[in-house]
Amino acid sequence: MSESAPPLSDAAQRVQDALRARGFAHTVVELAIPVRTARDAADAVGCDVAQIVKSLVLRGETTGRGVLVETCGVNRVDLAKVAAACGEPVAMANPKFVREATGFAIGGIPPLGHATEMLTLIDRDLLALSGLWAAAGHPNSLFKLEPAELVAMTGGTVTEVA
Ligand code: 5CA
Repeated sequence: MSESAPPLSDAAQRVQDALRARGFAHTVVELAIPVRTARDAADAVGCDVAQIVKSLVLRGETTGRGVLVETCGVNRVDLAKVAAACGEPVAMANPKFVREATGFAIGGIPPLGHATEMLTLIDRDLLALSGLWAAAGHPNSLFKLEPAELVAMTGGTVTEVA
């Protein structure tokens, strides 16, 4: 890290540590402004909205387990397709569930480094792209990664979710 780089927020540092612990050299960057949506994030880093990875937490309605869906920034998740992939009906999780399942607040949910293990699905549309950006724990923080790295770091199943 350069000496002039300001320290990361605690949540972003946890994601940086999770990356390092799993052998990934990716660097979490902290922006001067918060980017809570894929559109804001794309504008801030200068990429297409499609290249922003949205990390959405759903809840399995039968088991109550958390389901993490890594989706392409331009896609809208189809709950029926997610349900088919996880074998039970699912609904969007509420903010409290999201925080307990991941350890992070909505707007900064990262693909890895979560408080609990969740079934993870990856939008197959992401695999056709390169130069993705994912949230890194905090609304101001992101890191750049390739689709194959997203699959490797999450252990997720690539499937149709949109
Ligand atoms: N930092 C940005 C760009 S990486 C980010 O985290 N975007 S995101 O798409 O991954 O996270 C925002 C998403 O959180 C929204 O698309 C929405 O699906 C979800 N969300 C927002 N409000 C709620 C809520 N009240 N309950 C559940 N999910 C929510």
